Amino acid sequence: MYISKDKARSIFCVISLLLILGLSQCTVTDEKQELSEQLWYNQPASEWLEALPLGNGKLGAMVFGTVNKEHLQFNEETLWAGTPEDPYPENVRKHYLKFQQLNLDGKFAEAEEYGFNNLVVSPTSVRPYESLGDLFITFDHKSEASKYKRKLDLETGITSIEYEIDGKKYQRESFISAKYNALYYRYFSNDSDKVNSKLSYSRYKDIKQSVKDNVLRIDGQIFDDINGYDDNKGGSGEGGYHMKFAARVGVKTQSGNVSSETDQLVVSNANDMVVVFTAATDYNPSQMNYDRNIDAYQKSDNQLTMAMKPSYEDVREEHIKTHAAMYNRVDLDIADIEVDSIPTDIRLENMKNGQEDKYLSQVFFQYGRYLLMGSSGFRAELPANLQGIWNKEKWIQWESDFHLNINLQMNYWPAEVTNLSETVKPLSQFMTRLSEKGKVTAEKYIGSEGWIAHHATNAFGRTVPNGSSKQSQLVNGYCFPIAGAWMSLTMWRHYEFTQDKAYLETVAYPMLQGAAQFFLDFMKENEKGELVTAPSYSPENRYKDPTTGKILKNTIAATMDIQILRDLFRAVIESETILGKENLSKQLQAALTKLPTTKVGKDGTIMEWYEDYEEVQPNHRHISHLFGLYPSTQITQTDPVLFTAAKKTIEKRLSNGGGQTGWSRAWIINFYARLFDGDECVKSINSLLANQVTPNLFDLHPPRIFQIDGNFGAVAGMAEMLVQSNERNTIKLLPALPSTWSQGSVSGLKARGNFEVDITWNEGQLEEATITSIVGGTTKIVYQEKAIQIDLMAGESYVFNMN
Ligand code: FUC
Repeated sequence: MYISKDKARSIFCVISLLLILGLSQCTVTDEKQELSEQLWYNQPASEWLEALPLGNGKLGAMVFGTVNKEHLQFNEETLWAGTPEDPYPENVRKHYLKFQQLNLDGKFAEAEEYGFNNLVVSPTSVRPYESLGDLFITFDHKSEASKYKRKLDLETGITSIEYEIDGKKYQRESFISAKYNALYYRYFSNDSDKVNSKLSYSRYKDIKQSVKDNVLRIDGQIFDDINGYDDNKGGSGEGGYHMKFAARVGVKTQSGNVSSETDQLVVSNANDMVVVFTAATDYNPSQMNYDRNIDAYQKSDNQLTMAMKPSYEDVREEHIKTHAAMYNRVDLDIADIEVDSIPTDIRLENMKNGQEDKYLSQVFFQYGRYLLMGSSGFRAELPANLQGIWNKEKWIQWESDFHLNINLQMNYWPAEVTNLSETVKPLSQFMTRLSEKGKVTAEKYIGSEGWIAHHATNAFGRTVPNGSSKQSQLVNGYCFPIAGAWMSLTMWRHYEFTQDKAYLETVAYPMLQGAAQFFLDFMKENEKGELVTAPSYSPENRYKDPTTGKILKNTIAATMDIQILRDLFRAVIESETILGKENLSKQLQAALTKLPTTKVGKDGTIMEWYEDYEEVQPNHRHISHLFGLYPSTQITQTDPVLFTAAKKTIEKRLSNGGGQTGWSRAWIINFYARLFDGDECVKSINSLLANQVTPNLFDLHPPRIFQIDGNFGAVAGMAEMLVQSNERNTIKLLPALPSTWSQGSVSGLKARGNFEVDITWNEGQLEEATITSIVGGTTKIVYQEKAIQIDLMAGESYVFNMN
């Protein structure tokens, strides 16, 4: 049935309403249910991994909710240590080509040694993304608090606490306004109890503090230790005074008085206080560098002046409106409850007993979307790094960098399908700039006019290989020149979902084309007539070299490389058709016929490398050779041999103890969704929640490092269980619905071609779906055996059911 979008919505509401009367599990799509997703606790955070995150893409805060000494830890997404550095060894082209040739000749052990001696160059690594510092607010409560509750409301983007002391009620709440680029923290006593409070700031180094006009001013400049180390913690690189940054703290009270002591603000006799916090750096995204034309100190002064002007109520109202408008685009209801009566940390504990908690899964899904909005939405100028924007450390493992051998890619897997398309914007800008820098590297290495990036980069856009050790620089860095090509597929996907031709022409296509150009210049035809990549590796797995018996990573034509290139070449050809260009299409068509095929090895799994090597770690966290299954679409049920082998590949990893990192487990959810096995998806969701997330639902990497990719990967996987649009012009409804999610609904998920999808189901069967075209277009809708071709105008909807 074809109807206009508005009509579809109202029909959907009526149907849902009728269902609600009879079935408690159905939801209304236009009216938010009573039960909005929250994280909540009966105690303050005792460590950072219990604190609750706020973010507007640019400014981030972790709020502890402590009663007597409140703690807020801050980040500003551009505050990176270091300077732009792209070190090249002497005679780089000669050594690079020799390294390539040794790999092509199959002399892998020799190649590794040669590369280590001739290509590794200081500084091997980048310096880290750093914390902005910590604000402490003391309160002079005289007695212990009771009836304490702390929560983060995902729909409003507000974190709050409430408690009682001596029968008096107190409340605090905070949020980060995108409009004013400021954090607001309000304390109020409902019983007009006067409180005296002190505000102080600290950072491990590099700041000067002062108080002027009752504003606490923090002026900073990162000093990088001259002694940067290569094989060491903390990153390496040129020493000296680098990025400038500033933070400002202002206070508004309705009653009471504000004064100052040394480096502290003092609030006396207040029963209502609003703390306002702003921050800035002198980073200039368009230069990928700090820029002394930007005055970070003045910028932060101005921000605070603006942020102090409006009333708290007005800022709060505007914030909720902006935040909720984005958040509420998707609604998921799989839980069986009407009231959330169990705190989040207790729910997590209960999961360790092995039981499923559908409400927690639902919260985890929406929380992932919340984190993507907070780290890459609104005011973001840089993409979400390994920790989004939330990092408390001076140095955290992997420098909290942009890791391009799965992690940054995974961060953006949920962006399109969960209706947060605009979060890709800072990534697109970043990648465009990175690809400009990567042209220099491509030229220096092999004289190509294309561009490359390697397995990790930073805010300064490093495109030469780096690693946390010299060894890593060679094997993880030099052997993964495909990283930029893989990243550019994220831009292609943005086009596929949005159908935004201007974006394709100006952003995605130049990036895709430049990446393809590099690989046309880089690949070599071997004696079998196949085009192979060299150097190459399968992140970050090792194999036993049959010739020397050595354990190695470097090789030629790892399966992932070839699968990425197949997607890349097809994307460029299709882009050129859409845009009416003919630059590389013919060459790429020819190249496609010479790419090695994805093969099945002797144990029945997908071969990870060009040869059927013995792998060293059968439980490896990377499952790169299944790139073709997810995120790519190369392995589908239309090829039963590869489809079965893909399933065996995951089973082998898992039976050996795989999926040990949160992100690896999250990837497995996506794999099983593509294999249409919802029950296996649920097993991985449960495993992730039981073993790999913290009380504040941050995803973990062993030993206990927050890494946000697993949060995002899991969201993508859950969406993929409900809607898939990876097969050309096809939308599959409920392709991997698990048996335990027998009733439910989802609305607002997106499909390629810019369709929006709402579905309700009952007793494990689809009841009804509404597919709305945003820009007009045709697609096939598939549910189990039923398939129907639809052709919609912009704004038009189609209601699909089994009648
Ligand atoms: C990749 C992974 C690691 C880690 C790092 C940030 O290199 O192999 O497990 O997630 O990125």
